[in-house]
Formats: sequence, structure tokens, C-alpha cells
Amino acid sequence: MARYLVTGGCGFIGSHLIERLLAAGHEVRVLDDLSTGKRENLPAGVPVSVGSVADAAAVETAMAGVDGCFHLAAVASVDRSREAWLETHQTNLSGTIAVFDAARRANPRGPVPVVYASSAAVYGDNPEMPLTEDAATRPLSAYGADKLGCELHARVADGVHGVPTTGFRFFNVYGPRQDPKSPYSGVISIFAGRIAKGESITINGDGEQVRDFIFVKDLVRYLSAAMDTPRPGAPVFNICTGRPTSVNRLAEVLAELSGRKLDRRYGPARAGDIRVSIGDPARLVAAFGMTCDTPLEDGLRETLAWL
Ligand code: NAD
Ligand code: UD2
Repeated sequence: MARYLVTGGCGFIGSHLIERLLAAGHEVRVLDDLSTGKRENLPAGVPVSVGSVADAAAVETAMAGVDGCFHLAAVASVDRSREAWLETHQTNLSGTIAVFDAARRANPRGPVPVVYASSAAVYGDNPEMPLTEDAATRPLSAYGADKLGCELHARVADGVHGVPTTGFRFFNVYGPRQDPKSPYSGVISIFAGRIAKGESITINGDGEQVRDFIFVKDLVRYLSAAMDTPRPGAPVFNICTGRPTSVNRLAEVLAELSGRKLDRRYGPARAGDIRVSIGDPARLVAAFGMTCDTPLEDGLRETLAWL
């Protein structure tokens, strides 16, 4: 049994990770500013410090005495990073440095490991598909640039300060508790929420852009496994399936599964939208010996059932 801090634990992915950690018998505490997360996402009894990862003192206090930190707190929306460039940077990059820095002193036994969320957004408009971890990084957004910055500082944390880190480039994550009401949410939660109520959806551009969608319960298994076996050299792994789904196809499957007629409208393409984003999971599978195996239809059914 270990004691972990989960930053951003009240959010969509954090809350699933915490369920898994508690089921494995670990003790968990959370640092979250509740900007998009909700306490109701967590089981009763999980201690939540309301504060920002951009506040070094709050991070230091939350980190005291833990055996490791899962760092998920971020402004997760690419659109939001465009609107509020400096503000999102303070959370997404400075907040990550605050976490790595506090991990140096968190425990009298020495630096504690940090498992953190990077993103497929670091690849930007790189057209090599599927994307391996060695593909060139060319972020198109402040969000992607900051996530790449997190990876660079993770190397500093490891090499200069002895803090073991593991970074994961999440592709498009979906599942229960991803907020269907927020315009900054993922496409699956937005479409699922609207289609299930018989409302129209708007497809940005021609809908033939493709994504690699991963079910959240598949993803959190890797995060906990990475904490169990910290690796040297600040490694970074894709978390992806390698399977492409177009936005058009996604809308059709959701309509089919919810037994609704699809009312889709086409709007302008989103500025800076990535056309194709498919990851190569080979390094992930080789390192962890498991695949993201939930079929899209099953994950979508579970997401619809939660609504
Ligand atoms: P989310 O918005 O549900 O969760 C983020 C959590 O961080 C929320 O609880 C929010 O309140 C909290 N938070 C935001 N700013 C904070 C701050 N300054 N201090 C403390 N807490 C703060 O989003 P999510 O989808 O669960 O994202 C979790 C992580 O995964 C993020 O780092 C995100 O960038 C990354 N990620 C997500 C996806 C995806 O498809 N959902 C893809 C790639 C990477
Ligand atoms: C996702 C993540 C982001 C980042 C990135 C990695 C979310 C919210 N964002 O960005 O954090 O890690 O992946 O590359 O999960 N779309 C529509 N209609 C809508 C909403 C979206 O057509 O109502 C389209 C959108 O234009 C895009 C696709 O759906 O082509 C996926 O959009 P998204 O916002 O879910 O995710 P993405 O890939 O921009």
C-alpha cells in the first residue's frame, strides 16, 4: 500500500485513476482547483485540497510525505489555450515544474516518482502515420507546446534532480464523467450528450478528420503500472490504440447505439485542427505487456449508459 497525490484528481481521467488506486488498496489525496473538475466525481472520503498547481506552496504542502505523484492537472482544452495563452501556460507548464520540484523534497527517503500526462498534441501537424514516439514534435497550439515543455522538464527532473518521471502522450480519451456540457470537452462526450437527447450535432469541416480514441479505463491501467515500476531516463510513451475513426463515423455509431436519428450539421473547420492523429502503440505494449483493448462500440455504450 502506498500514499499518492493525484493533481487534477477531480477531473475526468483523474477520477477513474483514483477509483483504480483505491481498489488496489492505496491511499490517495488530491490537489485540484475545481476549474473543470468536480468533487462529486470522487468517492466520499478522498481528501481534496482546493488549490492550484501554479501555486508552489500549495503543491509543496499537498506533496508532503507521499510515495509518488500522478500529475494530471491541466487546462485540457486546446481552444482554451488559444484564448488564454499565458494563463493556461502557468498551469500547464509552470504547474508541472512546481510538481517536479516538490517531488525532490516530498519524502525524507528521497525524490518520489511522478507519472504525468503529456498529449498527442506534441506531434502537431506531423503527417507521419502512425506516430511513433520518435516522430518529430511540431506542436501547433500553446497547449501542445506546453506539453512538450513538460517532457523537456521531466528530463531535467530525472537527470539533474533524480526525480524519476514517466510521461504519457494521451491520444483522444473518452468515457463516463467527461463533461458533455462543456464546449471545451472532447468530441465524444459532446456528441453523445446531444445525440442521446435527440439534439443536432455540429461537425467541424467535412468530418473526415480522424482520431485515435482510447477508453479511459484502458488508459488508467498504464498510469498505475508506470508508478509501480519507475524507469530511468524520463521515458515517454504514446497511449493509443493505433485504430483510426473519423468524426463522421463516430457520429453514425453513436446514433446507432443510442437508437436516435442522426441530425448532423456541418460548420467551418476548426482553426488549427489536426487532420489525422493516429498513434503507434508498439512501444507502450512492449513496455507494459498490455493493449488498449476495449472496442470503441463497448466504450461508447458505457459512456452513453452513464449520461
Ligand atoms: P479535466 O479537465 O477533466 O481534468 C483536469 C483537472 O485538472 C480538473 O479537475 C481541473 O479542475 C484540474 N485543474 C485545472 N487547472 C488546475 C490548476 N491550475 N491547479 C489544480 N488543478 C487544476 O481533463 P482530463 O481530460 O481529465 O485531463 C487530464 C489530463 O490529461 C490533462 O493533463 C490533460 O491535458 C491530459 N490529456 C487529456 C486528453 C483527453 O483526451 N481528455 C488528451 C491528452 C491529454
Ligand atoms: C484532443 C484533446 C486535447 C489534446 C489533443 C491531442 C480533448 C477535449 N482535447 O484534442 O487535450 O490532447 O486531443 O492531439 O479531449 N469536433 C467536431 N464537433 C464538435 C467537437 C469536435 O467536429 O462539436 C471535431 C474537432 O474539430 C476535431 C475532432 O472532433 O476534429 C476531435 O476534437 P476534440 O476537441 O475532441 O479533440 P482534439 O483532437 O482537438
